[in-house]
Amino acid sequence: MAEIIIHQYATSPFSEKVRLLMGAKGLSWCAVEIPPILPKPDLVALTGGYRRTPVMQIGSDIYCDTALISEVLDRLAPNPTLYPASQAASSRAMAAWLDSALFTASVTYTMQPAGAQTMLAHLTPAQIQAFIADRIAMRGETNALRMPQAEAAALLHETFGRLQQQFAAGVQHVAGPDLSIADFSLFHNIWFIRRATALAAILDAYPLVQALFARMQLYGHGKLRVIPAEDALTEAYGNDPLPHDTTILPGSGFSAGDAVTVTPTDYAKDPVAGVLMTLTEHVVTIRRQDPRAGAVNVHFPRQNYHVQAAEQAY
Ligand SMILES: N[C@@H](CCC(=O)N[C@@H](CS)C(=O)NCC(=O)O)C(=O)O
Repeated sequence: MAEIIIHQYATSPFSEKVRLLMGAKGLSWCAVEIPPILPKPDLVALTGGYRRTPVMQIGSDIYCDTALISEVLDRLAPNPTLYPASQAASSRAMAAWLDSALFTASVTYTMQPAGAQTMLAHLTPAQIQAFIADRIAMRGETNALRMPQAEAAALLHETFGRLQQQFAAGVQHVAGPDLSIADFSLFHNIWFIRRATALAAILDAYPLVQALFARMQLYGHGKLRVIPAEDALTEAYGNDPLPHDTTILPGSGFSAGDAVTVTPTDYAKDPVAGVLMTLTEHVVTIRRQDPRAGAVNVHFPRQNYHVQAAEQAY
């Protein structure tokens, strides 16, 4: 099998979620450092327009969104499992909520002036302006990832307080007694809040939540090697996409080979165009051709992505 490549950057919380998964599963992987803001020409050559972070690449298979990346990693390296059968629903539902609602509260809270100062301290004033403009455009008309400040703080206290209560009652993990993907989705939120040092004291009242974080931190990041983006493109160009599930959900109105676009429904709504290969209740896969990456299969989770008929064939 081709190597696992993660396109990511150091300060990205969703990248940290995946880095920690690599550690938990004891995996070796390659990291490509991508820019935190547009333009991202090397990444987009692989994804066809999806710009969010991280993206996983195995040969010429490109996996968008940590919801799908986690499922694929769990199939490749089943120990420890991220989806214990006894928590099959709770782990996924909690992870989805922590990655969206709680993440919105975490970003809102940490990006208030006292936090943003630390979070953006590594950037020059011009880079800060560019970063802010990029994120305003990415959040779109709905101003996704933002909520009123008081409600963000209340949501964080409510969530950490309920988790503290649950852990004190003897349930060791977020979605039940066993480790699951939900623990990793909690982890990256806490990791992000802790980086806003002036605001991190919000966690002080929840020692059992912090204890879970500290235990998970010991997983580390696995064995990683940093490679240039050019090598990842060569890897994509030199490999054929892996055999894929050819299911198209009956009644979906789509057939294999249809020209479609796939677009996130929440933010960074950049459509990716290609030919439909798979459409199940779990995954959407499209095939696209790129001058630099060759033929690639781009995979998305089915949840939170909109599949639409495209006007022309690709
Ligand atoms: N649902 C996505 C969310 C990913 C996400 O929002 N990532 C942030 C960075 S942590 C992002 O893409 N920011 C804009 C960017 O990196 O261009 C996932 O789970 O992968």
